[in-house]
Amino acid sequence: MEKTFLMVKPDGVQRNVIGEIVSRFERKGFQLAGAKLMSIPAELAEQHYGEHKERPFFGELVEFITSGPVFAMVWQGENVIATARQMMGATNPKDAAPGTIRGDFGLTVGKNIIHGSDSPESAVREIGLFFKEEELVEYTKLMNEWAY
Ligand code: RTP
Ligand code: MG
Repeated sequence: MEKTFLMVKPDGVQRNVIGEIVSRFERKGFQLAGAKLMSIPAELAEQHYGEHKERPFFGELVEFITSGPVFAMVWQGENVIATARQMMGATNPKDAAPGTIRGDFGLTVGKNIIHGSDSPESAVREIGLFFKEEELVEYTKLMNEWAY
């Protein structure tokens, strides 16, 4: 089953929307495979956002993501990578549609509430960066034919 890495960023934790965000993915029908509240060490932040190393906002990005606890998660389900990105909305909350997480809770591009893997390759890489294999739980969810 496809898996993705999602993370409530420090602003989302401070805004008390962890539960709301978890709830949206649960209601959609996705299955939680792992989750933890954690502080991101600077080295991990730099690895995670390595693709943006040369961008002018890299320093701010690392500073922000390490500024407070985040809620890191692995979710699984059919097309979860692309669907989660749609549920998150556009990177800049000013362009994110109402009904999306960034559209409903975010205001500025620097503080946009949630991160989500952007491709199957990113998902594998990011899950590996944030979670040990034994922290992910395989279990059968008693879904019926109405869910899948
Ligand atoms: P994320 O990686 O956090 O899920 O966001 P994303 O894929 O939608 O956007 P990405 O291009 O990967 O950018 C990573 C984060 O960098 C910040 N950003 N700031 N100041 C700027 O112009 C700018 N552009 C991007 C955003 O916080 C974005 O989430
Ligand atoms: Mg990204």
